[in-house]
Amino acid sequence: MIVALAGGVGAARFLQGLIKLVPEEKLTVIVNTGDDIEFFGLHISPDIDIIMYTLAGIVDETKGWGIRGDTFHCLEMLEKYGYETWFMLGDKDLATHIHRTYLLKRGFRLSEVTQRLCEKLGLKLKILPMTDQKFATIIKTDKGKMHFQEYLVKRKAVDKVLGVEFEGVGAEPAPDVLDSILNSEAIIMCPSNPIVSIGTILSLKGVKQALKESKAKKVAISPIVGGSPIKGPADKLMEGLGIEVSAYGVASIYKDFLDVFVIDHVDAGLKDKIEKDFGIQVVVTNTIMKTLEDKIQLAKVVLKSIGIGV
Ligand code: FO1
Repeated sequence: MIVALAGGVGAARFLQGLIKLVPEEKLTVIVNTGDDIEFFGLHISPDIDIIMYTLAGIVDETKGWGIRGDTFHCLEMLEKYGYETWFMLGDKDLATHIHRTYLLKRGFRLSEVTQRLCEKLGLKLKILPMTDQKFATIIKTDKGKMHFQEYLVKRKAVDKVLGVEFEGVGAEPAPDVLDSILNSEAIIMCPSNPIVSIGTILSLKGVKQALKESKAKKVAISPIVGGSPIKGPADKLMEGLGIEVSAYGVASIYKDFLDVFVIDHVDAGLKDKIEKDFGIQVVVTNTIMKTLEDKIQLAKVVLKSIGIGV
């Protein structure tokens, strides 16, 4: 079994390539839920939905989130009623959140609900929310503390980041998270934000220890290329926490458990330093995923780097 730790858009794009090489049934994806938020009484799990929609072939590829061709009639009506509508929930997308919330209210755990959603979308891989417990990523800024989605979507990541807090740090991982890590043959840290996507998963009780103990080969793909993130605010968050905004800085976050680090050609100059300082083997390749061929090529390099031939 191959396990992937994932955030949203970058991870989903990488996984699109991976499932062309590995049977879906052999794949377990542990997904960040620190971005989860409630609107209109509905539980939204953005990263889970981004991965489900992408792998089910229904995502809006331009935005990387939401459903292709979705409309926003419900949101327009909610705006008329005076609600805040800065988080763009499409009509079809809302059905996912209504279904999820309805099942949660009936007592199902988020992991059970996610499994049901995946089945209905025809997915054969296992998508595990990192935890079934309440967890929220809070950004400390010069304008005060705010939920990650408020920082990113409402305020467009313009505020100066002073720190990051996890409400729910030390929460129990969802059932199967630790077992999957301990019993897998390979663990892949997707090209996701190392602080608010992978960092949240690492903050859960027992996850770092399980990663250290697991005999699986562990590989990460740098989400930072040439000193900037491919997507999202990783640079601002890393800077705010005093971490170098580079592939080297990402490696420093994973150094305690990582075997192999895949970086872009642009960052080839960092290879020797990462290998020398952290004892992690570095593989240099193209990590920019524009086409499906790019995604498959990157997945191939990642698998080969940990001895899995495809
Ligand atoms: N991202 C945005 O930038 N603006 C939005 O209005 C927005 C709405 C949205 C609705 C559902 C969903 O599943 C995701 C959505 N996202 C939106 C993406 C999301 O907030 C972030 O990209 C992730 O949380 C980071 O991985």
